[in-house]
Amino acid sequence: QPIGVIDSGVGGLTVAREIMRQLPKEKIVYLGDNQRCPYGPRPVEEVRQYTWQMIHYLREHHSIKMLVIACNTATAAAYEQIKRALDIPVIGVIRPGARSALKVSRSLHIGVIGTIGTIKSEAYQQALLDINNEVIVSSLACPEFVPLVESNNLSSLETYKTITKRLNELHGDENMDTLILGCTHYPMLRPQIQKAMGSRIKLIDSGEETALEVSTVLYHKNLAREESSQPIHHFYTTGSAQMMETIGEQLLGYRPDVKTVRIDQD
Ligand code: DGN
Repeated sequence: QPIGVIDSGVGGLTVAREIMRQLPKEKIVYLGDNQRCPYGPRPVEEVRQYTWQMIHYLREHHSIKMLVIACNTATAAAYEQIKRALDIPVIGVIRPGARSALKVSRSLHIGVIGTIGTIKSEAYQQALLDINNEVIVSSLACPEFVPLVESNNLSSLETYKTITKRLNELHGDENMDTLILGCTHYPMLRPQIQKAMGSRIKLIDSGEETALEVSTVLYHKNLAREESSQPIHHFYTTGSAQMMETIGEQLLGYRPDVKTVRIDQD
């Protein structure tokens, strides 16, 4: 049985890549709702509805043994609700991201960048404070970043300028030593974000810690895949298959075969 991984677009591939790296035997079924991306600026109810449509699609076509919500916006909007409703383990990206940041921050002043929805929900702030109540959080919504990734405009000068302009808003926070990439699309812009922030700032990509949690839960619940044959992953999008194949190739090291599907017919 595969692990289902969902995102509003290609961002969750950064999480899927980490799962493949840490758990090479596991099968992944990936679904990105590229056609309706970005989720960031949408009302919470709409994000919930779209997220449920992705889940229904995956459960109808593949009997997934675990769900990874590889999208911060969807995690912030619907994680608790989905976890309560499903009979399989559900993992989001926010708690692992917060944990990871607290492992490396010395000053306990942590920055978070994400979509409007994620930042407005204050879900990271909550998750960080739940672990350590002395933490200081500076949050910033970066609504321009996801469209840059979805259009595969990762390294142009214009992209760098857009990133620098937005991140300048964080520069007053002298003590901040760690910045959470609170959107699964952002690791694809990592070199530019690092350059804009300066080398002193440690960047946190929640993919690694999320994959660690996937692994812990699989072993704990006895769900890990036993067969040693090479797993075959499946990739679906509601948008352009070619676009996901191109971005997927840059990220995964091979060109995934992507199918376009409809998920909004319920
Ligand atoms: N990748 C999604 C996230 O982590 O929040 C957001 C992309 C979007 O829909 N704006």
